Amino acid sequence: MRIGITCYPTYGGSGVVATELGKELATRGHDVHFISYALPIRLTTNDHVFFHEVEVLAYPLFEYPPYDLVLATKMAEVMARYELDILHVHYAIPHSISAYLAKMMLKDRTIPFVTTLHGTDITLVGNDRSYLPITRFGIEQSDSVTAVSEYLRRRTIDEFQIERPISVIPNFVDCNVYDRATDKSARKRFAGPDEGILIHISNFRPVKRVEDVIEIFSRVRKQRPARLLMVGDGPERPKAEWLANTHGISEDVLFLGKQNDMASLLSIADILLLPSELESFGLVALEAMACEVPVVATAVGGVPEVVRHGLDGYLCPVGDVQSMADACLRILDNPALRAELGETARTRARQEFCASKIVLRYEALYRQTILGSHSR
Ligand code: GMT
Repeated sequence: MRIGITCYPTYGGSGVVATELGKELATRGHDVHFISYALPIRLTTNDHVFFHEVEVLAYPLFEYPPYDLVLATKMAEVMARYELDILHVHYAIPHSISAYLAKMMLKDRTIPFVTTLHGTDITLVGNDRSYLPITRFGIEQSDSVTAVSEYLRRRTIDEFQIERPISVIPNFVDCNVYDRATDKSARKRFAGPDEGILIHISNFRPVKRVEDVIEIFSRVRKQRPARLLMVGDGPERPKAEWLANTHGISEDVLFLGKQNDMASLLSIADILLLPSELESFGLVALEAMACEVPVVATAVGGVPEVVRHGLDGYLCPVGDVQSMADACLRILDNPALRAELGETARTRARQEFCASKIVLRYEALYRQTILGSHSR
């Protein structure tokens, strides 16, 4: 198939999933055309992977340059020139609307589009009254719609009164890349032999509750030697740094900024901390599980569909930093438990969420969507 993919190309789960999906589809022989304003961070082009940049003209009249219109124009151009069979957009706003416009522009050919809902497109942006009607319209006009968890599917149907079917296709990891590395020398860079390593990876937005990460670690650190790796960057980082200072633990909290090789960092960690206010899936939890890292997270949104409480880690109420600290101490003080949780988590990640399995489901959906649009 000739497949177009549009996503946000910067750091963030939806862009990562879209990029990995495109790479997998290309290795399976499809031609994949990425259409976005920048090359997605984990993407390199090759004989089957192409990148089409959306360049927005900066005109003085445009206080808000109309990216969605330029994107629609580029989509239509790529769809026609490369005779795409289907377009797959990740994140509803504005991508599903641009895809709809592109489809309307190509009146002589019917090229269907699939929208994948990732979470904040529904729970934050889409739910804002100024975006709700257009988000609902984008969902209704898509030829197929998927959500990354059952939680997100249900919430979309309930809050947007959607009557059309939405399929759940969960996120995935490349199990060859996300596996626990055996070389433990990197551990010495960050921690002494007796120190446990906790890790948090995110875009440091308010929804991630990075201050809770520091509060949890502070409680753990009072009880035993440990280090915390803070990976990523975003608006809440200064608050987290300030809080670590206030607690007098800044020497043990290492802010590493944006990193590319997550599997290596996860491979030296004992626990992933994910105390988010909300996660529709929690891709980073899955990446950690694949690397045998138990997860201590909040029982919110789609997280319980990924992390099973007591099996792959522990799930606690939002803001209950003491319970999350207790769960971390239980794991760090008991190496056998840590190993068991890690092994169970890895098995689950490999059995349920490997790219090799999930990508087949997208392929099947594309074929069904193309067939459906031809018979209409
Ligand atoms: O978290 C965001 O700000 C947006 C979005 C993204 O692009 O990373 O995250 C959502 O999509 C991810 C990939 O499907 C999910 O793993 C995240 O749980 C989801 N974030 C939220 O629901 C808060």
